[in-house]
Amino acid sequence: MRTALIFGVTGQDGSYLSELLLDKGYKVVGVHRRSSVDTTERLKGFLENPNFELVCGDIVDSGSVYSIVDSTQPDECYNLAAQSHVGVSFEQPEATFLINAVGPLNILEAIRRRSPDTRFYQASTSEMFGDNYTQDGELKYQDENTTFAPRSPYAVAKVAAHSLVHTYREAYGLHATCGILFNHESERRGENFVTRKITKYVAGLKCLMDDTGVKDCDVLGSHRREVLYWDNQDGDEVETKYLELGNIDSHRDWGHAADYVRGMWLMMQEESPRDYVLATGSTHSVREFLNAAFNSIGIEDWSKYVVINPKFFRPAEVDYLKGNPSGAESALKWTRDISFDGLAQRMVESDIQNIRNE
Ligand code: GDR
Repeated sequence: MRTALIFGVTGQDGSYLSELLLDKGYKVVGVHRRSSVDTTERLKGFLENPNFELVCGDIVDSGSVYSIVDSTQPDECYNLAAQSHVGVSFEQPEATFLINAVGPLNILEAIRRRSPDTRFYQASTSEMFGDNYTQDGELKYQDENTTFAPRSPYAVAKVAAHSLVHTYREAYGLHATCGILFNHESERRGENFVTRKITKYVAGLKCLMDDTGVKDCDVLGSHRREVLYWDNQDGDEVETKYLELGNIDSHRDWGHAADYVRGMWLMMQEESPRDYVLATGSTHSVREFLNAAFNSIGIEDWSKYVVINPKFFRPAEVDYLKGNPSGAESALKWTRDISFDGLAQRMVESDIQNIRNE
């Protein structure tokens, strides 16, 4: 039985990857940080699976990383642990650097010293490209050959980790791979990322409308400082908060996380390690995601629900990301099942279900 070790197992990608590997017959050892609150919500579908083991550790604690790698001797090790919020990295740059750069270094060192045959996957990111892209006639995109130009402490730390992986690959011959993943979302996405923030709001609005009988056309546009309110047919006042967002003109290449973890696994099956971009190849603005989410509940004009709050702007923004996944498509035969069109609706439907189940 093959063994996979996953750092960052409690996150969106960790949960999808665990499911995939368990389905493929792996023993999965997932590492999570000790916490006084339960962080295993996303793991509930397989927490009791006898082939799944949850262990406590922290990638910034080299001792715990060494001991976990040593005792597990995994065939494959995936580092999905990170301070993954770009905005937060401006407020906590040091912690972000420690987790996102020194963390992977600790894992690489542990593998080199204690388990050198382990194959290693590092979660690199499209944020590393910053404002840079490759221009090919009319086409603008990022691929494996596009130069990095990071614009946040998050991205700088990820570039450092990316370079460390290359260094360990070349210096020590480790089978170490970086997946340069563009944005990938899902029903399990953290609620402070823009897609999930939007779909959760839209789902709440849909439930409110269903429960109170108010309709989109009833909205008068009248508002108090923080709430939007309108009357339902019985004359009762119904109120809801605005959706507060930052820059809604940035463009991202959004896919579904379940497709992307399959790409991670495919990379690890390659004879020689090489980096790959995983992306959909199309780009959409946050505005377009708003359209898709609100349209899925029958609302055409979302502008009366949304306010722009400068607090959500970043000191430096990445404006345009559009990945070119042709390398992964041809070498790994990687394909995607879920497109941008289905993504918002799927997430809204899941959030409606969550609210109904509460
Ligand atoms: P991103 O994802 O920074 O691309 O990184 P995020 O969803 O946070 O932002 C996407 C874009 O939306 C804009 N935006 C807002 N973002 C958030 N979070 N909250 C808001 O209210 C808001 N309003 C507008 C942002 O400015 C940005 O332009 C994600 C993370 O998962 C990273 O860890 C990963 O590496 C990359 O994707 C690929």
